[in-house]
Amino acid sequence: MTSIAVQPQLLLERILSLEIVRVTERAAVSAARLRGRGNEVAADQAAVDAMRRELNKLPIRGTVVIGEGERDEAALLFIGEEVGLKTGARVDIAVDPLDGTTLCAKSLPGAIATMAMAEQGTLLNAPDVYMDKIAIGPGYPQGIVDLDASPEENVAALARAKGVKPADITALVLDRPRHADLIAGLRKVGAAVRLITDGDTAGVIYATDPAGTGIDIYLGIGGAPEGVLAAAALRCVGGQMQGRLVLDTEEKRDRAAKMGVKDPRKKYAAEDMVKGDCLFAATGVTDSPMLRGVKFRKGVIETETVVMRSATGTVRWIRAEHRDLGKFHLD
Ligand code: VTB
Repeated sequence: MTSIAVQPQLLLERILSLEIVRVTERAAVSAARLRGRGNEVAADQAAVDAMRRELNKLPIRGTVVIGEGERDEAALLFIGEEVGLKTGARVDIAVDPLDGTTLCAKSLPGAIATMAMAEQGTLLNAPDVYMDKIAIGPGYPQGIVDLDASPEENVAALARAKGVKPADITALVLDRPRHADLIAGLRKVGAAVRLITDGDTAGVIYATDPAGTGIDIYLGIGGAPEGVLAAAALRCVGGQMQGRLVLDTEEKRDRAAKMGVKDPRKKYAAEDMVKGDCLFAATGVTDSPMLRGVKFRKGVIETETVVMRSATGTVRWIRAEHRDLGKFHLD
C-alpha cells in the first residue's frame, strides 16, 4: 500500500483547499457575467446559485453560519442551511458569494466572491448586523491598537511601533457618512485616509500586507458577516483584528442572543471569530489590487483566486483557464 505522508484528517483539509477554490470560481464567473448591468440583485443571485450548487458537491457536512441572511429572509445559503454531500467532515461555512454587489453592477474594481470553511462550531455565528472593526498586519506587539482607543491614539501607537511618523500611516475606511468623525480624527493626527465604497473583507486583508498594498490599518463599521470572513483570512496570514457587533436596538440584541451572543458589547479578536484552523478563498469578479477579475475569452474563461490555509499559513494564487464552460451553467 502506498503511504501518504499526511495525516488522514489533514488530507481532507488539503483537498478541500482546492475544492473551495472551485466554489468561489463558480460564483465569481456567474456574477461576472452580470458586470455592469446595473442589477445588483441579479448579480448577487447568480453568485449565490453558483456557489450553492458547487458547495453541494463537496464531501462535507457543512452548516452555513455566515450566509445570505437569516432563514426567513434568504431562500438560499441562509444561516443554518446544511450544504454538501452530507458525508465527511462536519464544517462551518461562511460565504459572501458576491462582496461588492454595487461594484459588480457598476463594473467597478473590487468585487470578489469569497468563502471560508472551518471545523464545526469554530466560526462566530454573527447575525447580519454591522460590526465595528480594526485590523493591522503581522509583526506588531499584541494589543497596540484597540477598538476602544481613539483613531488618533491608534495611529500614533502604530506609527511608533512601525518607527515612522503618523503622516506615514495610511488607513483604509469605508466611505460612509457614519465615519465622518473617524475620518476627521485620522486626518487630524496626520494619517492618509484611503476611502473605499464597498468591499471591506478585502479592505481588512489589505491591511495585513502594508508593504504590498500601502495600507497600514483598517478601521470602521462594515458588515458583521464580512468581519468573520476577514478574520478567517487574517488567521491565515497573521495580523491583529478586533470586531464588535453593533447591536443598537432591542431587536438586534434579541436576534444576536438567539444566535448565541451572550455579551452584546463583546470585543472579538480574530481568534474569537475563528476559533481554530480554517480555509479562506476569494476569486476576483472585477479587477482589484488583490485579484484580477474574470476574463471571458473565446472558448476560455480566466479566473484568479487566492486561497489560504491557517494550519500552515500557505497562501496560493491560482490563475485558472477554464475550457469546459458547461460547468458554469451560464446559459
Ligand atoms: C460593507 C462592505 C460591503 O456593506 O460591509 C458594507 O464591505 C456595510 O454596509 O461590500 P453599508 O453598505 O450599509 O455601509 C457592503 O457595502 C455591501 O454588502
